[in-house]
Amino acid sequence: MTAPRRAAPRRPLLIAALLILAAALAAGLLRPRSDTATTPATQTAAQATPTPASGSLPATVTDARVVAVPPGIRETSVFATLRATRDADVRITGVSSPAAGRAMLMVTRTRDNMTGMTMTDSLTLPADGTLSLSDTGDHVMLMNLKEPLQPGQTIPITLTDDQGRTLTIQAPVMKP
Ligand SMILES: [Cu+2]
Repeated sequence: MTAPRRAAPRRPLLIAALLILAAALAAGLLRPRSDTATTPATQTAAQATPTPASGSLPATVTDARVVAVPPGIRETSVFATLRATRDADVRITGVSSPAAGRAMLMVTRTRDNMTGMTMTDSLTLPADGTLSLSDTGDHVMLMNLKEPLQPGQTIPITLTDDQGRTLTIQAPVMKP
């Protein structure tokens, strides 16, 4: 008779204690989580801008074009000539376009009489020199095209260098 009576008032207490414990755990878990999320993000942002020279990648572009492809084909190449406007190498490390799910920097290499293209982490625009993006050499590829490209359309393509500077090329779509 005494045992069930003791057990009855204890149960709500136990539930309350568990709820408090759960709340404390949740608060305890959330706090360090948001701390660790904020700290590296702040560090990354600081590291991403080592020089205040974000902004424009020092180059001019001529003869930019995106090769028109039939509607069923979902990848294409981008060609252009880049000319450095400053006496320093520019290391291009990224490329993107809103027209494509993915864009890649590529190099064409001949080895053992076989010519093939491979992805590369960077393309270098030499100081006061030019970088030619062409079908026989370095180039940019757009993959997973979001819509069929129409000749006459202009596609923005953004190049990023290792200092975070960007250059957006407005490349017309042209038949090969
Ligand atoms: Cu390619």
